[in-house]
Amino acid sequence: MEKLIITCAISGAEVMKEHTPHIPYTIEETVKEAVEAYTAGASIIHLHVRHDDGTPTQSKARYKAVIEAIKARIPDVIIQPSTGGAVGMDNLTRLQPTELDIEMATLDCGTLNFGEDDIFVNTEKTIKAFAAAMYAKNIFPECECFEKGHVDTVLRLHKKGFIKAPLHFSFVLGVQGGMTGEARDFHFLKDSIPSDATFSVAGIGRYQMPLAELSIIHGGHVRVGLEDNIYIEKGVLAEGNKALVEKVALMAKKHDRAIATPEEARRILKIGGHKNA
Ligand code: KMH
Ligand code: ZN
Repeated sequence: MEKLIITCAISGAEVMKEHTPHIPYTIEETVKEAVEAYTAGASIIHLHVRHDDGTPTQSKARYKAVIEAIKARIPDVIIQPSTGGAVGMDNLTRLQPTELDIEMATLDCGTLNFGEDDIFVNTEKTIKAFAAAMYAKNIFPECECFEKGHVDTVLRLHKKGFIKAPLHFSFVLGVQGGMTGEARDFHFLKDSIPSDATFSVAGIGRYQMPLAELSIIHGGHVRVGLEDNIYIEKGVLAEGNKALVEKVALMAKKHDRAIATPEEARRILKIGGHKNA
């Protein structure tokens, strides 16, 4: 089995300090969380940035400052900025981090209800435009799928040439409005993608650790982090992203799965592989 790629979603756009004091807002806090997650075994940092008051932003300048500060400490880490941003942001706002010199970014592959009263809008036209913007800059997309229809969309757009091989999926399961994160959901999605595609699984809330373990066992990769889940166990807040990554690293050890370095992650995912596609 390939080594395990751990992605840490350190910040997100929705979790606030009222939910957990460990969610990073400032550049210093964000760097600290990234470095600790990396040290615990994460090779990819899924990155949203905030203003100092916690407001989510897709500002190119803010991403640049945060990325430079992280890279100054851990130059080999893979930074994966979000192009999803926060619900309600327009497409040009969301795309700003792709103007920077980055190697990877998320590509959200469908629309869904997002919580009680929000809609996370990703029309087919948007998906095609975002993919084109990424390929133009040789940015490797991680196809975020919140339900099976999104996976089917990726496969259809891949057939039509809008999304290129190598395909890499992120199954984000357990969002209120998306697919649940039960074992049957995991297997259904895993069995729906081509055998040469790679995938990572991000479970929201209580789904985080059970899905991480399933993915470790079945050859997938794992995303954890405070964006998706703030608890280390039922009712106990995780003392930062580090604790969540450490828990996954222990699981990997239990199942005899070695953990990939960033360089190994680049090779496993074939980052940069679209260049001549
Ligand atoms: N904040 C969510 C609305 C992504 O990073 O690409 C979207 C999100 C997906 O987090
Ligand atoms: Zn995100």
